[in-house]
Amino acid sequence: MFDVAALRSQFPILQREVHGRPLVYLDNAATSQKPRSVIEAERHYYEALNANIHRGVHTLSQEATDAFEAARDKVRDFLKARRREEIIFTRGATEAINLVAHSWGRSQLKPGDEILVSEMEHHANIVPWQLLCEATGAVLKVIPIDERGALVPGAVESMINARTRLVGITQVSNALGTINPVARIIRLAHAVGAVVLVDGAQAVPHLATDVTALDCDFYVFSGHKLYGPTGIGVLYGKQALLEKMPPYQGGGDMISQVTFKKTTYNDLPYKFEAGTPHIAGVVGLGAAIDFVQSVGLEAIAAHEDRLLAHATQLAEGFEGLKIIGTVPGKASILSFVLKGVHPHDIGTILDNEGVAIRTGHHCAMPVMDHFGVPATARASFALYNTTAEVDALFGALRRVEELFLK
Ligand code: 7TS
Repeated sequence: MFDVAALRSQFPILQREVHGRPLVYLDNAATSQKPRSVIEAERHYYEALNANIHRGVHTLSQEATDAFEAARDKVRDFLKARRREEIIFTRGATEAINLVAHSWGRSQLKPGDEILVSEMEHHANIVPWQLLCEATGAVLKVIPIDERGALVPGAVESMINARTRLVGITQVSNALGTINPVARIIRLAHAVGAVVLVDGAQAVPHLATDVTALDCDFYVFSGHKLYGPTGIGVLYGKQALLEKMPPYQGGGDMISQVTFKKTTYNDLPYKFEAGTPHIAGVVGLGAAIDFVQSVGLEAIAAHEDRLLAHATQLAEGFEGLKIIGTVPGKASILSFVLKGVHPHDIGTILDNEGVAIRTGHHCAMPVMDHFGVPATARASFALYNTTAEVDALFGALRRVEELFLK
């Protein structure tokens, strides 16, 4: 039995009011709220363990290092990676993609090589590749999407070729909710010797991930969309690839020996973790993974699917509302436009009613271009949302209708 009331009671922020109304938080694709266990884990770290890691013999430093490295083991287990050496902590999904583009990309690519991304990518999975193409002469190719917001059938097959070196693909689209067939794309890419980076930022809160079964080469996500802290994320990379890649940043911790003649680098994963990391964030991420696993991703997905089905039904009965992203079986994201009302006005009026949604281009401007809209309104659901909150969203949309359309 999925006890949403019991889960809600673990999220202190859900008690608060906005403009005198109970908060209805439906902006989970931007960032999700944090359970008490995550807040407490960070607090405990600062109150009881705080010290720098990997470099002290004193007790606090050892305990902080143990807590940090225990979280790495949790991430390894969460992603089903083979080895802890394959788990690198970054600031977030964005930094993880930039790390790969910089380190793998600049050491591997030559003019005429091709990088393939899809039209539905977040800017974080577009711009680093554009920068890489500018630096190396490689060419960025874009897998088109159709009117539902799915990859055009057959497009991947026809675009992957002997020049393709990397495919960067989101597992779940933040603007549309589309779930992409990443396993198939990985098989197609490997058949031509290309590597695949999967952007799992929107996937990890909804779908069980198994990077070993997927056989992806790189996988990235952010802690803050997984009920964890901001400022911390993960790059998974296959060990053989990471071994061959040059460091991304230089500094403390990533070295083995430094002399002015020659510097040698540390072993994985430390080679890619220069400087003092976000230790508290890593500890908090470990607590977030514990939390998500204690609820169970299958139960979370089933609950969110129920909310999305209810929301979709109400949306379809709402005159003038058009859903953007209609692929069956999508993740719990409802993007829409309302005829005659700018999405920002929708967002402002909803906020007055205590309902938080995201309005804008969602850092996916090519998706907006594709659908010919400047922006959308987006409600995105998390494990603590309720059917009553979905009803509150549509109640507030009726208010928009009254103010703008009647
Ligand atoms: N990839 C996807 C698919 C995303 O949705 C996001 C953030 C990122 C990458 C970047 O993550 P970051 O944590 O490094 O910033 N998406 C959103 C969003 O939809 N609204 O705000 C941030």
